[in-house]
Amino acid sequence: MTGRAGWPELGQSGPVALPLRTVERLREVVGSRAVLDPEVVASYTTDWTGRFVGHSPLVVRPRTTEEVAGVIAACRELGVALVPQGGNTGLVGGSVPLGGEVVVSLTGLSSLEPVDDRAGQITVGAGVSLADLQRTASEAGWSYGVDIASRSSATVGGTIATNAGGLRVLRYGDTRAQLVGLEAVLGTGAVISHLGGLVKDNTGYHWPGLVCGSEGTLAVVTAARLRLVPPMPYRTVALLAFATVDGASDAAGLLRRELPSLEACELVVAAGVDLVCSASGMGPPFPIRHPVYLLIEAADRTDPTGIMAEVTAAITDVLDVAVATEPARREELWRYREAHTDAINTLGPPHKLDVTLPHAALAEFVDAVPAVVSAADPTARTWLFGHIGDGNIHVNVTGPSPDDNRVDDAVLRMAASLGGSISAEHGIGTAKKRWLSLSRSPAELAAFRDLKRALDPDRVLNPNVLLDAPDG
Ligand code: 2HG
Ligand code: ZN
Repeated sequence: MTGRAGWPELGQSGPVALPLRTVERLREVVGSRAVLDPEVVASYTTDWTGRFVGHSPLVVRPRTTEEVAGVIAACRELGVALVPQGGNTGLVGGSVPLGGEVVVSLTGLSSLEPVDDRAGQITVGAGVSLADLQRTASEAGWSYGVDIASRSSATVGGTIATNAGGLRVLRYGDTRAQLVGLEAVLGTGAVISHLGGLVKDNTGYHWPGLVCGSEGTLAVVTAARLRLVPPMPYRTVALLAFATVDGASDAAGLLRRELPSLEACELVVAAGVDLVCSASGMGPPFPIRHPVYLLIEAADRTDPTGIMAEVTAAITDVLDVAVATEPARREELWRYREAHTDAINTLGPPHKLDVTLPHAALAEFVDAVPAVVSAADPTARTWLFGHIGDGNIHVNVTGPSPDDNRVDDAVLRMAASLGGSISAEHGIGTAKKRWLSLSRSPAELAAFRDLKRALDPDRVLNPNVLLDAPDG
């Protein structure tokens, strides 16, 4: 579909001239919320990491599902590609216009219906931030199962497009597990709406399962019906120190079995904690510097501190423990983990390699990765942290220039060779497209392409993400 209506070939870099007809047509749909001002547009073209910098002639900001459908239909008619964008907190170049696409910002779809108490569900617009959803659920006496560090900017639609995981997958599952229904616009411009909230509903293909995680390549999510979970008012956080990743990994398994109130089980290591401390001015967690830490949180209807203490006391590998029950002190302990992304960003745009390993291979992977990175690029520095309870490690590498992929290649191949996945929760985006075949078979990729063709026949939706064009 490239080149129609005078549109530049996708993938072309540099300023993009926009045919007047396109602007006029999109203004018919969204009025003055089709924005050409280069300064405003520029705020939508760079991703959170700073590694992916795109360019676009236009940002459109629809406010309703009908407007989104109108925008997609107009883009299809004019042969114009678009990139859907929520809070732009993605980490794999999946929501910025790297090929000069029009940006469709969904933050204006901000409706929040009252919580359905009987069902324990809520219907929300795609542009609602995760923090606002969490606040609304909590005010109604419920909780939302997904939490991620970028909660104040990340939108519900973005978390669905990427099947966001985060800090509580261990207990509540990923975003896909929260989705009871969905409203979205396909690449054909057709609206599919299945928001009735029936938990048991075996009437054919499951839209949430299909669209969630498809990274805006099959449909643009406009609203969602989400399940809520009971609130857990009592929380205890502990930082446990270990000598080895193997010891921490073993303990994570035991904690999952013996501590049913375990909600988060996160890994950080000494170098990352040092970096967080120097970037944020925080003091170290213990007088002694330990090699490896688990940050765990238990949450329950009654105080889980006692049972947490009992279970951790039985883990002989634990070298040191810091415990917090008060919110401010709990947050302080969490900062050693959550401040990693910002601290690493101070060193320049990182390469982000978000992988999952089978639990049995996780320690071997973490121990070997720094040498694998150094072999690929001796100047590179490796930062390791993540959701060890889910087998998910965030390998961050600083030093290599954004388009130098040697370390990406080495690390992703290693993860795959150990039976892991090249993306745990951040998605494929444009960053990992070339390695998708390490995790998916030719038959699977062919079926992916068939699906793409069926739901977005003209490749209007995020054409540079996940799959290359058939001739690309
Ligand atoms: C997290 O777990 C996010 O904090 C970001 O998934 C991870 O910065 C990263 O690599
Ligand atoms: Zn994460």
